[in-house]
Amino acid sequence: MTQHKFSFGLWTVGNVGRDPFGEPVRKTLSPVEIVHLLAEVGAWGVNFHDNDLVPIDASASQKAQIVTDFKQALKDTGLVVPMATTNLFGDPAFKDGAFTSNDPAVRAYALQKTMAAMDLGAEFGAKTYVFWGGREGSETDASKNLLEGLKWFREALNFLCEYSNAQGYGYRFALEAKPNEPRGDIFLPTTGAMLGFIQTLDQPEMVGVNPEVAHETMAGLNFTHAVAQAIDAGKLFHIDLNDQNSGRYDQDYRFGAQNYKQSFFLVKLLQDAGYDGPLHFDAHAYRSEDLEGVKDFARGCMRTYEILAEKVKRFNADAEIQALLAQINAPNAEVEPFRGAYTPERAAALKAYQFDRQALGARGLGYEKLDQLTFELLMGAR
Ligand code: GLT
Ligand code: MN
Ligand code: MN
Ligand code: MN
Repeated sequence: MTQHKFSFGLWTVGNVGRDPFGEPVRKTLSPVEIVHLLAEVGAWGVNFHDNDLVPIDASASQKAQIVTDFKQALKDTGLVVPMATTNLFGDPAFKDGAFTSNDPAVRAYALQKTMAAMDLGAEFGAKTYVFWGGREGSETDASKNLLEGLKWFREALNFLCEYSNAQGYGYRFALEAKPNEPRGDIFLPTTGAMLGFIQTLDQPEMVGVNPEVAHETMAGLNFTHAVAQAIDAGKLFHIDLNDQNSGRYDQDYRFGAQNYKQSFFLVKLLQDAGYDGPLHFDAHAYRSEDLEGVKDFARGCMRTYEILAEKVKRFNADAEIQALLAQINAPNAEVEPFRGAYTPERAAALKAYQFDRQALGARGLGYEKLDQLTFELLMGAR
């Protein structure tokens, strides 16, 4: 279990099973208890929102005691804090957004709260700072000037990048998209939207993404494709792993709980690309579970990733699969001269070339066989 940087948020294994229709089913665990639980199940890191660790109304002396106790727990267990973030969604003050609230006082409070949370994360050595704008959105667009909202969001991130640099924190920011829930619509709803927005910031090199399996999947999109775009852009700073059925509320299931094959392709993408950042499980146990079930959930997330990573090795070493892929991707010497950057000669030669269009369309690609072999490999039938 040690080769991967598996992490959990305090809010994940600490989830008490409250939902919009029902009360908690598990008792609240203290941050210290959660760190020990994570150590017991073999995790590497623990992440937090400011208020997962320090309650929003804690006094200065309460905060100091909490920080001391948490540091001791990390020391006792060897767990690290790779990522921190701000709760900008729980308090009623944020009911109409934080950085994009129509109320300038709320926007200023959100900045103040985030600076304090960045100070807290830095104290524990966090290097990634996540921004999930859960309340940045609307139910009715009568309420919002959308262009102003985007401008306010940009101004806030620019301000906080400068703050991080001025303090010498060395944070990299990771923006997390979600299409809806808790707002009717959330701004910048996909990883691709975030990637576009990042390029409009003052310091785009400091800012990347934190895609979550459930969030693209909720919208019926292919999450693995979104992650590929993030990797291609050099922007995969962090990742939230879990599982989800399309077209439902944010289920945050145990990683791999629903879509085995798609989870495999995601792990394959991450492993083949050499992603070596944190693998954060932003998920929680079913509401049916007690504390033992929470441990089963956490162990299951990590074990599933390990099993799928092992399957990736087998896929890459499988002679029949690799032969099929080699055939599919066979080079073609005749068209080789057309590859590469534009030159007037290359363009002229390509324009003059005669393609056998019918032959191109007639060729079978063998994907049925490839997909079946993948299935059999995943099922342990080969
Ligand atoms: C919340 C949300 C997640 C975000 C967390 C970070 S909090 O659980 O549903 O997707 O990653 O703010
Ligand atoms: Mn989610
Ligand atoms: Mn969630
Ligand atoms: Mn998440």
